[in-house]
Amino acid sequence: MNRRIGITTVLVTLILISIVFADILNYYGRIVATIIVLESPKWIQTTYEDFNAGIKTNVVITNIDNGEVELAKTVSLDQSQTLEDKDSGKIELNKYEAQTFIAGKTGKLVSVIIKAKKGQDGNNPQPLVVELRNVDGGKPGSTILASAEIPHTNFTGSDKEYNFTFSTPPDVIAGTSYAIVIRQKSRGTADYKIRIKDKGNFYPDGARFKSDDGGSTWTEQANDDIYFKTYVESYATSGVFESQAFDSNSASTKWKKLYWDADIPTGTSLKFQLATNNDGITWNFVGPDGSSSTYYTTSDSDIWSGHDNTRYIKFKAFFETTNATITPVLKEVIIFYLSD
Ligand SMILES: [Ca+2]
Ligand SMILES: [Ca+2]
Repeated sequence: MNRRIGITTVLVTLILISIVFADILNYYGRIVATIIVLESPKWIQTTYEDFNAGIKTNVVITNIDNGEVELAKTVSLDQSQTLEDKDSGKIELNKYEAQTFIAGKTGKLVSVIIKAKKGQDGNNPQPLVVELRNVDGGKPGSTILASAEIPHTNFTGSDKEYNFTFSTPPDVIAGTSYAIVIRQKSRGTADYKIRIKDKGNFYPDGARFKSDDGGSTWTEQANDDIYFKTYVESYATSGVFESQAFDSNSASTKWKKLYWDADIPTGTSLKFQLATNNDGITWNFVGPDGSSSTYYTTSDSDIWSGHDNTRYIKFKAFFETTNATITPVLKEVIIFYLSD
């Protein structure tokens, strides 16, 4: 018995030693491979200046200190109703006005314009407040998504457009209903009036509402719409960044690895192509199989060997998003190569 246990112990020990030894070899093998890559020459694009030297199509360079590339965003008019033929009733104390609408664009709702004037100042005039709220059962809801105010002193007795800009713009989704609620802050003693268009339903995707109890209950003014405009900021759905050219100073350079550092949130994508040449002029961007229809989609990819024995290189980064409120962010690109 003891003898058999002895043999088994020796065998198990030998197997364990060989496993550990294989791990050690593998570990040092990887370290050696990493050292070779780290010590090979590399072209790094990471600073604001690096990226700003490239060609930008629907992308922008951000982060002056560290240099990043992301999809460009634009603010554009979304919903509006700009007909007007009369004043609302007084907006004072518990008397609120509202307008429902359906967002046409997904993005951040940055501002709302209404047309307004002031009436009596009273002895404690308060700012005019515009809120973006949810819509519940077809009426303005109780969830305040964003709020902006303009001081009483900015208003006159004449109608004028006022731009209420949200400091933290809320996300809105195309096809979803929202409500613009207009009220005086803290039940102040001033009164305001806004411009409206009555008897016509000129804005079919919503209606004017009135509340006499501080927004607890709302009465639809079915044929009225207020004068309003909404502005939405959204990222471009796609964009391309083309880098400046890198000169390796040798026509026999072997291009080894394409590495990048990026944030790629769910719903977005980032992919790359490379172009090389010996004249510094002719750029044909291709993916990992050497065709123009494939892309490098994983950082640390081996570069297509067909690029070898060329002097100049450029990369193109392709940015996409299916959600106009988020963008991929490219922080750094490194190309490892070997030269004579
Ligand atoms: Ca960077
Ligand atoms: Ca309407």
